[in-house]
Amino acid sequence: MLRALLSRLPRLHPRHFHLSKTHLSTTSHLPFLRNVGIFAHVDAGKTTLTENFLDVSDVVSNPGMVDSGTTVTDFLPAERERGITIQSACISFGWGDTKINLIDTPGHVDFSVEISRSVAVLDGAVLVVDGVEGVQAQTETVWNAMQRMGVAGNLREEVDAPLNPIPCVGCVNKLDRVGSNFYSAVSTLNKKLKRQNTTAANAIPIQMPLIKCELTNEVVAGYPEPVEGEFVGVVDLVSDPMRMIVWEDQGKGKRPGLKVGEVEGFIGERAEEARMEMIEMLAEVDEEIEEHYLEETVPPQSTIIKSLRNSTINNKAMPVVAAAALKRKGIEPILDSICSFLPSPLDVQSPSVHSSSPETSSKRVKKKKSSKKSKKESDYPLGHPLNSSLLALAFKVVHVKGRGGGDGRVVFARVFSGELESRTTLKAINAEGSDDKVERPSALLELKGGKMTMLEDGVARCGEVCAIVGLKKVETGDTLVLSGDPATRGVRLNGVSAPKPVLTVKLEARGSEDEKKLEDALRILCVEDPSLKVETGDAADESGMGGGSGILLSGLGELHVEVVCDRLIREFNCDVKVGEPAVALKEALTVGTVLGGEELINFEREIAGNRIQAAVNLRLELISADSDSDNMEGQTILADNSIVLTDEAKSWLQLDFDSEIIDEGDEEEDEHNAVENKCATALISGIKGALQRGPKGNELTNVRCTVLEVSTENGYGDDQAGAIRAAANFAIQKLLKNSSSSDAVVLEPQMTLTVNVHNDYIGNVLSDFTTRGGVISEVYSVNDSEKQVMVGKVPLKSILGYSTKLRSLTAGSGVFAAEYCAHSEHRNV
Ligand SMILES: Nc1nc2c(ncn2[C@@H]2O[C@H](COP(=O)(O)OP(=O)(O)OP(=O)(O)O)[C@@H](O)[C@H]2O)c(=O)[nH]1
Ligand SMILES: [Mg+2]
Repeated sequence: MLRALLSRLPRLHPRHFHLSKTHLSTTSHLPFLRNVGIFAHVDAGKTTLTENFLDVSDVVSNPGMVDSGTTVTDFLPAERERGITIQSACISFGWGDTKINLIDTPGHVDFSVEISRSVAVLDGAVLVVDGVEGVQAQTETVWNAMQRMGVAGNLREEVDAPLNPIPCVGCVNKLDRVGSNFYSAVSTLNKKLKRQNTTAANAIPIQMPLIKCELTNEVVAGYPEPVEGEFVGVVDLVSDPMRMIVWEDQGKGKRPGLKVGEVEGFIGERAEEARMEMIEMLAEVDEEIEEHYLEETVPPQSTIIKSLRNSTINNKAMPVVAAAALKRKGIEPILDSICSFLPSPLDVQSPSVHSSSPETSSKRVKKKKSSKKSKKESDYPLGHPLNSSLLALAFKVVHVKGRGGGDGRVVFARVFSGELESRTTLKAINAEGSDDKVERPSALLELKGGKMTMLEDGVARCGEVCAIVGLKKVETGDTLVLSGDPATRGVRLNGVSAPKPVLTVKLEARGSEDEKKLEDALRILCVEDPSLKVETGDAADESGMGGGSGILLSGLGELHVEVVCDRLIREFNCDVKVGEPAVALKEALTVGTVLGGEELINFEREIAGNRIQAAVNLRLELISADSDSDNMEGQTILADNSIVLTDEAKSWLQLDFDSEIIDEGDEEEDEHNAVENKCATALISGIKGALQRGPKGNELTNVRCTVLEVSTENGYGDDQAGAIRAAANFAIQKLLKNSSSSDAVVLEPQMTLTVNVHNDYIGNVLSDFTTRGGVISEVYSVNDSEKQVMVGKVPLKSILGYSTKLRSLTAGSGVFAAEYCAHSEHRNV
């Protein structure tokens, strides 16, 4: 019956593309492929929806439940016990004629690297909001990540380049909850989520909810006013004539029956109004619909569908549907919307490709266009699915027992162009452009219904997401190309940016035999999660975090670190003592401090009988003490360190590019040119290394390092690179050592804390927050409910252990989200 319904649902026929004969066999799947992520605030129901997608598409026979720890995608014990998603899971299934590769992401900000890596490989998204709460703190964070305006977590990239947002369909979930209100939730999408160049997200309801009235037991329209009762179905406003879709309870544990009928009577009248509203909203972003609207004619169904699809793909609108995933209602139309409105790999911009090779220079890669009508494969930019050269991004590494031998390393990759085959030789290029990893995959897999299965023909085609076994060295963020392919020589994709850790604990193995086990386990966990940091040796000994030796483990928050420790103990059987958490301090030079810049600092050593010598003159100062109005006080970190070369320094190093700044995120192309020059690379690495430790012992940040002069007695050949690295490192260390204590200030992480609590407890929360040194920025009520939200800034140090405290302050009812916002000057609270 479901299949019959699907054939009648308004499904758009995918666009037809001109495909060359050679590509027809390998690219004909593209219009029928969707790479989609599911994003939301914590607990909005992403995993429950995912589970129900698998159920209605017959991948599993019954949806698993987050609450009983039986879901396919939340499979780690730490996930199942806590009922939260920790790792993004990628799963493939079919819906009608379309294959969907779906990534279920975590909502908790401590796992935001999972958002970054998903954003790097997706073409479309489903944004879920809770029907009672509407847009919440983390909804905004993931939305910003989807706009590719800097990723979730503590990365605050300044992006001047045009953004390339991920098109998205909205879903208001949990409409079975008391107090839920579809239209209020939609209005929060429009009020709180902004797009570049427009004032709102343009969330457009394409359904009208149907409610079984509590008093009369009658099914009525939940529009325009909310109605008390049970969410039972929707009117599909897009189909013509409009259809009622109702999910009828079939008893406990059974999938509700799907009933499709005509819209009539009072519901019909309301649906007409809701439809006109949809058309009016669409008219604002689509000229063809606007014409109909102005002429007061009703656009045909095909025009509405085309308009919704184009507006979604071009990021002008977000069609919104209604659901109650836990009750298994509203699931099928979401899948239809994914197929109908979200882009295939052919509909999206190709990924940015950076190149250090003249033949594949990024300008040519991005801009090359053919004037001929029929394009050849080579006319499409690298990374476009119709270009035949392999270009893939390794976005995730996991370790699965029994897979691929050794430690069971499995690499997930998105193939942007070309074909990835097992047993071909791949070259992996890391974020720094280093390309010395050459490996052969032994097999290619996909995750279906909780099981990894071999890809039928052992080939992952362009546009696909696959899992690769047999790669021992490939890491998250590496670009994969075919070894020896001249078309991809020197190229690299943007990779995956990992937020920097803000919280540290000291780990001590209880027995000497556990030490090795602990190190091995941490190595595996760090490979899986690039937002973790592990330090051993001197750093751990001098940390002041408890006496004796140990390992410092740093992560994005208490939950992050707690989950890693839990995995160490339970999955890796490490007997480990976990110390008290401490926040990751940084330091910055004070305003007006300028160190160095006056003379060459000479470095000379005799190493293994060879004399190495180089001298540098460099200047250190604060980039800016820009006072961001969002921040409480003191210095705020708005950018990472930057390294600037003066013209003189460039000519000494024989660099021939124009830009001054070679180490800021938006100057990657020049940085890449610099990477080609071994002396410049060594210089950057020497500087970066020395900035890891400021005068007060913490990582220095927000420093501008201007290199004024570089001098070596033996010229500037590649063999001088080591000397230049050592000289740069030595010079900075010397300048910092000779600085005075007033030249630098310690900075500590500040968090944006959002607390959602019942009216009765808001007073307790506010007064407690102030005693923690928090500064309240706003307090508002949630959609006319009895709940209030407080948002404010507070030092991370002051909210360690806050979850326990909040429970006691609110009789267990309060929830909070803490997200890193900046490092600011340390104050005593
Ligand atoms: N009432 C109601 N509860 C729901 C619905 N969908 C999910 N839930 C419940 O909400 C809680 C969170 O659901 P999840 O599916 O784990 O949410 P999530 O968005 O994946 O959460 P994270 O991955 O931790 O961010 C669970 O207790 C679910 O049973 C719904 O439609 N109605
Ligand atoms: Mg989840």
